[in-house]
Amino acid sequence: MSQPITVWLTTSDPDSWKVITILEELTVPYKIKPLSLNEVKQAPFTIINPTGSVPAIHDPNTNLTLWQSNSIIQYLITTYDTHHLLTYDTLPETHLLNQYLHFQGSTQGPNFENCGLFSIHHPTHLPSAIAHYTAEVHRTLGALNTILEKRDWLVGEKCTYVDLAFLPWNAQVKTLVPDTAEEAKSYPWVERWQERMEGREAWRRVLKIYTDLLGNDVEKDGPYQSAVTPLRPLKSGTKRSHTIL
Ligand SMILES: N[C@@H](CCC(=O)N[C@@H](CS)C(=O)NCC(=O)O)C(=O)O
Repeated sequence: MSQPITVWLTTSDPDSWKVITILEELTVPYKIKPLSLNEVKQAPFTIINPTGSVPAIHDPNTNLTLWQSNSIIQYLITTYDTHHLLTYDTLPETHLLNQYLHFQGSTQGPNFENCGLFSIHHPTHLPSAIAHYTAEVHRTLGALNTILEKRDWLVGEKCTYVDLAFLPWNAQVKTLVPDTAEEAKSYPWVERWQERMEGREAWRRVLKIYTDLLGNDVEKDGPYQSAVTPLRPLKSGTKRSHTIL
């Protein structure tokens, strides 16, 4: 059995939960090191990641330290998904997986995050910024809805790591984006895709871990505190497969 991977995260960060989701799906042992937003910007964490952002990991089995959630996900898939449970090693699927992972990292994540920033957290109410990022979120959801009307999963015939990379940010959309609860009905194929992923056993375990971490209140000094509830905690009762440092 491999030694546990250390994962540094902040509880409210969906990018961090992307990594935990993949670890849970692959049942790779890991330890969580939760940080406050202040700790993310300071040593010793900035020695691990000089950009001062989470998530980051250290894998003692390969002595590799990595940051940027999607780089971490690709590393985990390459190293630990040897049976291709969540991936393909064929063409054109390999490139389609890359395409969707870049779309998630460059478009879905930043637009959802900025929409939440300007609609919830920003000290000044800026209607033009809210309108811009709200439109960007709807552009993203609209594109995904068109793609998913014709297929259950983004690539191939099974749930892959790129589907799961969209899951944590989608789980927050109704909180981050003004009036999306009503408008989300315009994206029925996205909703069904999201429900299929939220029904997976690994995601139930992720939400249990998330709920436990919320109880520890590690982010009490962070400005994103009000955004930490919308991951829709499910019922408890799943076993713990990780350690919290
Ligand atoms: N593209 C990065 C985004 C990571 C990110 O924005 N993390 C937030 C989580 S709170 C963070 O660390 N923010 C601190 C900052 O950059 O100010 C990834 O996917 O890992």
